[in-house]
Amino acid sequence: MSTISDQQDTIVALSTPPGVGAIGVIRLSGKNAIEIVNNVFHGKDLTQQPSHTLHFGSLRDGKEIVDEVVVSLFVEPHSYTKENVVEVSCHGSNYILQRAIKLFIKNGARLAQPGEFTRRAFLNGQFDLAQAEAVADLIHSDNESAHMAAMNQMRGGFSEKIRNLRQELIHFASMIELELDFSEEDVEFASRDDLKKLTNNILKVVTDLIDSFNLGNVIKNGVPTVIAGKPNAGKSTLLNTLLNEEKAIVSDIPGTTRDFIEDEIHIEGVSFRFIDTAGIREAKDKIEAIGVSRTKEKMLQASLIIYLFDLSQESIAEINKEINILENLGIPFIKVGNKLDVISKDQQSEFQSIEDLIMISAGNKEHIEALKKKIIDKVNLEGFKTGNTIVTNLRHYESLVNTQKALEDVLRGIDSQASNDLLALDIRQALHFLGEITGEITTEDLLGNIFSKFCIGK
Ligand SMILES: Nc1nc2c(ncn2[C@@H]2O[C@H](COP(=O)(O)OP(=O)(O)OP(=O)(O)O)[C@@H](O)[C@H]2O)c(=O)[nH]1
Ligand SMILES: [Mg+2]
Repeated sequence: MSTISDQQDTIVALSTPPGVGAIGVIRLSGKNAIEIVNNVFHGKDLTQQPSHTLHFGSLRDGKEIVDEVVVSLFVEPHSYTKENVVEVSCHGSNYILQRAIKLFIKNGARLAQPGEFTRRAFLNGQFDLAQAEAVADLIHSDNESAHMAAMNQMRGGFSEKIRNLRQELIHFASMIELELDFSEEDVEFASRDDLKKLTNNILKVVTDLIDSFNLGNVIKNGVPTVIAGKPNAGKSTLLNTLLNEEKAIVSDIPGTTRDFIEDEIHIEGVSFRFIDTAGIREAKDKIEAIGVSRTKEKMLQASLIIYLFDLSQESIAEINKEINILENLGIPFIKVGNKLDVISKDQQSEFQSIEDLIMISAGNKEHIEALKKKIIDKVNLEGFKTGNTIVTNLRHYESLVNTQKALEDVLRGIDSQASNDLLALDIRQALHFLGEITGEITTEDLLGNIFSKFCIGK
């Protein structure tokens, strides 16, 4: 765990990924960062240069030239960590980078722990905890929507909203605590009506954020989307078509797929986890029976079901029967009629009587774009696209749920005219959990836990 003296150290780490690249960047942060680099740098006197300047020169270990480098200077407090920061761009050989880092250590720097740069940025007030965590998410985001969510949060996101509401609540807490001092005199500094209004306001914000977590989670990990239907409907063919590769075995034998086949597909920047399943029917053997029951389980866990009907085999009545069952599951689903290529125009218009049925040919790749569009519409990313804040972090989610509980206690307390000290206690509880999100309430354990998830150099 870090101590105050740790904070005084100058830390160093490779900030670009390990391995060979055209350049590798070593970053130092701390009081002595500029001097340490200056000690081994041949070129201008770095201690005399203004912030935000670049300097070409060589790194030397005694007389030996280690590399020719470009040094970027950031003088405190105008840097990521608000400390003196130097970034040294070397040639990207592992050998050079390791030697340069050792050289800096020999001159007084210490190797940074994972996340230590961002931890310092947080401790020095560069941003709050939620924003610091967003940095980690940003580094790990691999699709457009995850990137947008992380970016939004890093630039302030819901932190400010929560901080403001918390401030208002602190005001009420102190008013109520003041009333405790005057308990003999039956005064009311904090209007219960106003307190109730504020609590409801906060509760609304908190509940919206909690609701956004499902979406946030989905954005981070991909929308779990199950492809289901009777055997031979063309589920595996559809998965392959969407993936553009022959991932799943396709055959005209019903009951081909018995276990799940899963892969990620990005549609309009949103990541989906498509899961091909065993066809649903009265199974012919034990293994298939297990597959069928697993399919049903998977369907219940899905965020979206793409249900395939074989238009060349099934009647409208049969399809309607299946739709009925689907509706009872309570999971969003898309009705897809497959094998459009083998039915007549007349049959096609008959099937059009089924509401919202989209007809495709998975085998001939027909109307696949229309299906993708429908998938995007169905997951309703509207809230997200309009720039609403989304909670993607489990830690924030848990604090929000705890806040919600505490706020509900406050409301119950007001309604049942609970004593001031009980009310004050519940408000303090809510303040505590709100403060956990932005880092106004932190413990060493919490910080250690959060920043250790970063990689070294961040
Ligand atoms: N004509 C036509 N045939 C298709 C189409 N899609 C799939 N098929 C055929 O239908 C048969 C079954 O396809 P699969 O993709 O294996 O079907 P499945 O739903 O995965 O079947 P199970 O895994 O057994 O449940 C294969 O012979 C495919 O070639 C299509 O759009 N048109
Ligand atoms: Mg299959």
